Amino acid sequence: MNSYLSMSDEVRQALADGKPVVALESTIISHGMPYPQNVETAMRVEQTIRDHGAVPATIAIIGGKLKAGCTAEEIEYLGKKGQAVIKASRRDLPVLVARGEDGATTVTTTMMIAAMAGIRVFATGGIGGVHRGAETTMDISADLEELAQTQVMVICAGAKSILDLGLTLEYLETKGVPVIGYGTDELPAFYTRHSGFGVDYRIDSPQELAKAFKVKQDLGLQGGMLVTNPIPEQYSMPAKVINNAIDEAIAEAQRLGIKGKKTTPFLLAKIKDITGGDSLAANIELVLNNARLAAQTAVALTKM
Ligand code: PSU
Ligand code: MN
Repeated sequence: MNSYLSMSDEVRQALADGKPVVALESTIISHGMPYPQNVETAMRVEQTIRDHGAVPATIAIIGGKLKAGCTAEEIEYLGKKGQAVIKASRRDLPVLVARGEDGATTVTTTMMIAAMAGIRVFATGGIGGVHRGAETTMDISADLEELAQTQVMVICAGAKSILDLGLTLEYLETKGVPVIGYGTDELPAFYTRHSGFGVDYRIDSPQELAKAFKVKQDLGLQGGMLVTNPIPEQYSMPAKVINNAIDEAIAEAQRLGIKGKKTTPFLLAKIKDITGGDSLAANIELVLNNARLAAQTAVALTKM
């Protein structure tokens, strides 16, 4: 165990006892949603995981410590500070930790810290991927490289079409990351259930998800598994509304010359503004839906 990792007593005990634990990211709190809905959602997600028999471990960097299991106060702190917290990806870890700073963990760093702690299942909203126009900007999220090398199952609602979904799937294929559709053959597109792109495999139960991941571990295959869980029908958004909002947000980002790590948070906030908050409501529901599936899968994994 490295000296930079700090697990909450509850998480450490659960892992020691072989109980199910689900990791949660903190960039979705600081950069993915506005205050106070971000904090309310984070707490509801934790409760949902408990209601389904697992222990939640919200992951973040606090005062240079890699935290697996944040307190309610730490979640409130990250949520209130919002975009003023450093969004921490793999390249940010060494300097942030050395300086004793805070950082909100993306999918990448949440996977890294979960793996260090021994947590195998992670629930979030959406992952980063290959951005539209990446053939000239080279903007490809570090999340894809992390999925290629770190053994954690990531349960998300697919990817937003702020990304080039086709190129994102190609990248994952090259890197050997299985892309699973939960109860679907089609990659969900976050706010909507449909993208027009197929997944590698359809799986219909938490038990089968757990089994596939167990086999991957037993075979010693590096890298994660991406489970894409469609937003429940009643909360999904009309494709036209959301796609227009995404196009408008991307055009605005280009006008303003937004680049690098600022791109994704900028687009998320812009889409929320354009849709008058409808996208936020959908976002909250899909995260809760993913938390439920992650808890059930973590429970199934501990029984194998
Ligand atoms: N996509 C979302 N919601 C999010 C993110 C992505 O729909 O909150 C966040 C996640 O933390 C993800 C990160 O890991 O953005 C990706 O950022 P980038 O594209 O800069 O790699
Ligand atoms: Mn990027």
